[in-house]
Amino acid sequence: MGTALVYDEEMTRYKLLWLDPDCEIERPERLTSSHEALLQSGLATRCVSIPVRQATDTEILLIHSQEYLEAVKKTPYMTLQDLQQFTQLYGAVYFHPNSYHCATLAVGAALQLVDGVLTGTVRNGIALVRPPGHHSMRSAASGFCIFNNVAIATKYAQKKYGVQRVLIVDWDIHHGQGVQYAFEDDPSVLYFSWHRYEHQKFWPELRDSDYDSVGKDKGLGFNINVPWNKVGMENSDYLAAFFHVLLPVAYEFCPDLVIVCAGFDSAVGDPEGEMCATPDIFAHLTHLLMNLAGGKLCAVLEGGYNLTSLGQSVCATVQTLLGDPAPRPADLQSPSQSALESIHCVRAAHRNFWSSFQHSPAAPPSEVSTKRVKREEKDERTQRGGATDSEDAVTWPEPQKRRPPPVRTAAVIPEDASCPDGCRRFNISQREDFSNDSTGASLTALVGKMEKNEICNGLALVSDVSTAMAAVIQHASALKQRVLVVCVGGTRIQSHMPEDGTTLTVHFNKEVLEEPRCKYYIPVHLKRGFGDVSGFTQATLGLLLPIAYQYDPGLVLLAQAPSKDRPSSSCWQQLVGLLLGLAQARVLVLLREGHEAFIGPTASSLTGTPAPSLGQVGASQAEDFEALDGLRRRLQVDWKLLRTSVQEHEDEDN
Ligand code: Q9C
Ligand code: ZN
Repeated sequence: MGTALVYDEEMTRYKLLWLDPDCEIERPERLTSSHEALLQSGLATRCVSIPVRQATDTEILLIHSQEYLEAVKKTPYMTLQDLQQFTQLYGAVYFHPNSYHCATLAVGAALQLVDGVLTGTVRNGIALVRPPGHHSMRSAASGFCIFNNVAIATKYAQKKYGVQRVLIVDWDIHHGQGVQYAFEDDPSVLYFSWHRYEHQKFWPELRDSDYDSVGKDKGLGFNINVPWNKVGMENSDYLAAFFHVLLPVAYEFCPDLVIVCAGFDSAVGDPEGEMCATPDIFAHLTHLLMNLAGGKLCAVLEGGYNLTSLGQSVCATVQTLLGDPAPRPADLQSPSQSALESIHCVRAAHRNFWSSFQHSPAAPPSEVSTKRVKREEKDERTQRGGATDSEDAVTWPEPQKRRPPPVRTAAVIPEDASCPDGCRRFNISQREDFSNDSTGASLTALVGKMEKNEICNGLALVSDVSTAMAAVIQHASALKQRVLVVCVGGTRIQSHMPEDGTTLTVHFNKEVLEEPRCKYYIPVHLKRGFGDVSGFTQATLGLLLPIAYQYDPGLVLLAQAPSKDRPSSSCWQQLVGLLLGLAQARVLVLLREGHEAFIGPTASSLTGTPAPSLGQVGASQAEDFEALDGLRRRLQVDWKLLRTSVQEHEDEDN
């Protein structure tokens, strides 16, 4: 199951033909240099090339009006003067005699990608296209966009393949108002967008882009806007929006297909976005979406205007789609106050629509809410004169090369058991082992190979999980690696866990355990166990992942302790899949003898197969929910990525 790359040089063959400072950043080089970056890094050859095609009129009419299509169709025959005049009808867009042709190819590229993914030719993919699409509306071009590539692709997937629910994630730094307008009354399409907003002072300066545009009629709750009211948002702000807004809703929604409006003007160095998230963050954003919809993910290029940042971001995305481990999310700070305020407001605005937010506070935190701030004249800061000089000043380190180990998944299993698909058997045989504990020896040898980047991850079937865990932890700390221990079930963890920060233990349990002993031991009480999907998602997305990302382990140890209550296989696979975003996917899973049924599903997830969907998630029992949220609130002092609002820790500085 491969990754598609849909690209054609033809889409570089149009450009701005007159002077227009607003439009000059949208250049052919955006595409050539992104494609070049994929070739240079060797990623392009690992993808399955899918040719573009022209979209038909019927396809374009899935979203656009006949009148608009007819008008655009005339542009190839216009004089320069006519083109300029036609352009003036719309905002921040230009036309060239070849624009219409390229626009049909951009739509067609998105449709080819949807075909590839929904016929099963590929698992996922990216379409590198110009012109972008998410600003264009039923009867209007806007913001460099002519036809709404992603909106058309969404309707096409629903009509041609009977796909029911589509999640559109718009991580471009502009609000895709065209996508919002296309689906705002449609509950079968969940649209999520974050965007630079600055209290409505940033283009397209729409009241509709604020957090309180939540959808209409039957589509109430299916439009989610996260307005960024300050520039300079960082990795932790983006991750917080994923953990505390997008992902809980996405899991509850349970899409059949994910389409990403993949604009990279949200990355550092971009002259439009002026944000500070690094290109590597797209590896994580991509990874976090890859266990939804059985992995069916289509990324379609939107914006991105700093060619260096754009190329790096495209590569980070594609390498993750290909299944390579994501780089470590080093040094995450607390989300900023402004970001937390936005996140708080979105959760409050959606509390009646999504059970994940039903216990969120109703009111926006304070007077300084983002809501209904009157537009004022642009202040000097936003009124940057001419071509930005700040742009050249922004620098960031080149992303580290991601070299996946030669062996993906090792299995330490009894010699008479068959090796699961895609795994390499890894056993130190009794003959070679002098310690009389061949499993322990195999495990420490395996951890050594993971450390040396020879093996990425592994699973082991052990007779005693605690002993095996102790052996692994001891060995890992000798290697000076922070270890995240995630323990599912069992009653109590032995006190051999160091509490000095070299390991962090998160222990999910059905029984009531004691309060956290220290910052590094976190018992999580899941009353109805890991079989309960809503408890699982709340605990995993809202609690475990933020803590784990902030901790940034060098190794993840996932252990299934002896317990009557076993997680459902799909929850377990989701957990494994999500944890692979940490520690460069160095995840070691310990399964207990008697739980052989988990070997296959665990191996499948470790080797990169997307986890099965959990089904549409219903409301969690309030009791469970409040207990988990209470735990989150207590822990957020130490683990700042757990924060979902500004109010809960006003007195602290940040
Ligand atoms: N003074 C995309 O990223 N800027 N479009 C207008 C007006 C328009 C961005 C500035 C930015 C359009 C796909
Ligand atoms: Zn954009």
